[in-house]
Amino acid sequence: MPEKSGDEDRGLEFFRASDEKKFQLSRRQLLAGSGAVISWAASRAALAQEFSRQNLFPQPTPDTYVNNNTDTPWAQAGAGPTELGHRSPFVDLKRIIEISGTRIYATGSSTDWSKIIGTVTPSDLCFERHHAGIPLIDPEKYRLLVHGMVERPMVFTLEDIMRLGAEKHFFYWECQGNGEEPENGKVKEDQTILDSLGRSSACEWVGVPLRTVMEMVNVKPESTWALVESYDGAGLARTIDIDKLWNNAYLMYGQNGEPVRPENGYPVRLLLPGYEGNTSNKWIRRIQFSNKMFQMREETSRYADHLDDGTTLQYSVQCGVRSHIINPSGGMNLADAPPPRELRGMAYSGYGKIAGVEISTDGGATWHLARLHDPVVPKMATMFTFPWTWKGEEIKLTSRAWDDQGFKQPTHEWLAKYSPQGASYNGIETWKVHSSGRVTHVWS
Ligand SMILES: Nc1nc2c(c(=O)[nH]1)N[C@H]1C(S)=C(S)[C@@H](COP(=O)(O)O)O[C@H]1N2
Ligand SMILES: [Mo]
Repeated sequence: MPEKSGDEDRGLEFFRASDEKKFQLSRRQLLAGSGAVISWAASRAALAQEFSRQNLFPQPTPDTYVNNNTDTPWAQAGAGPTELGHRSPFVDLKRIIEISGTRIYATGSSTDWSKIIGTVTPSDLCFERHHAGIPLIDPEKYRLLVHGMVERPMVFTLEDIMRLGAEKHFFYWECQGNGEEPENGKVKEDQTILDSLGRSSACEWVGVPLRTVMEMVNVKPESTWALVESYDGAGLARTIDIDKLWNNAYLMYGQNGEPVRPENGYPVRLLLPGYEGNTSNKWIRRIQFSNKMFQMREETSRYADHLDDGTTLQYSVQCGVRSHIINPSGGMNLADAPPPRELRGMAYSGYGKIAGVEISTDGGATWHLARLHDPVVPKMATMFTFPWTWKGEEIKLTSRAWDDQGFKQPTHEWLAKYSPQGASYNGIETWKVHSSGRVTHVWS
């Protein structure tokens, strides 16, 4: 507690002084007559707009604040309002750009979950994956064609889609490349949470269930698949099973309270929660119903599992159950900061709702329930915490999760034995805190 009397006095003085100033200002304006007050207010608004447009208001930098060590910094005017907000200059949040293969341009970027506070990814930090860059689509010219094995083929404008009944959901989505698969069966010691979780994000989405559109075009009963195709240079196209399209597919146009960002599919993207990201076409332009798969490049040569025996497992699109302790996690050093008072992490299931997360601090010998934080909803990242502090000892921290559909997070041994490399890697993860404070990745 600050010293009461002194602080209070200073505070009072400040309020008195500023009240006086306010009063003087308004009095001067009032003297000029009521008409002048209105035009003064109007010109103030115009001025403010102009300032904000030209960005004339001084924007804070760390230096402005560091040097601002007067007794009463709150008595000084700060920066003005702006039409677009930005983060504190003390906060450094960025996507991590990736350049894949031999290409010279970036094809994706990752979300650094160690910097996300909660489970909703801010829109400008959502991971990206594009096979031919981000197309710029004029919403006026946007059209979605729905045809094939339907009674009544239709073309939808963006307005048409936005007029249909909307649904709002929290959904997590992940690339098939999400998760760090062990190389040659060996644990990657320097693995970080960026490797485990970087190609995934979670948002509040608003859009139309595809079922609504399917009822409008009257999909024929013999249709068992549909081709979904995009407006981008890659012309990304895949075939999706009819059950998913009827029951758990969305044409999304809203993301975290604003139109879907260009890099995530503006103006409309398909979202198939629980299926690997590649099936969720961004900038969707066409849906063709059929009774067979279309054998597109992305489902034959790529995004299929080419097995050791020479056969190929196609359409392995389902994501499993995962959980990750994010704080602390690989690459961090606990000696750098006061010891944490709890473990924090996320869990997700591509099948349903997270039902439980357990933590082990002894290499898997004993397990304890973590606390799940609301809302716990299907196919969304769920935040968990567990009271724990580091006392300087060497210790292993592991999490494992299960869902309400009867699925549980697999061990790396199980995955090595039974799972083709296919979908995103979701093996149970263990971090080892060394006595130095360094955190590395180990098998439990
Ligand atoms: N049209 C189109 N849709 C696409 C892609 C693409 O390159 N083009 N990439 C896919 C892949 S591989 C993934 S993982 C997800 C990523 O979605 P995001 O970029 O919104 O995070 O989009 C999918 N949809
Ligand atoms: Mo992907």
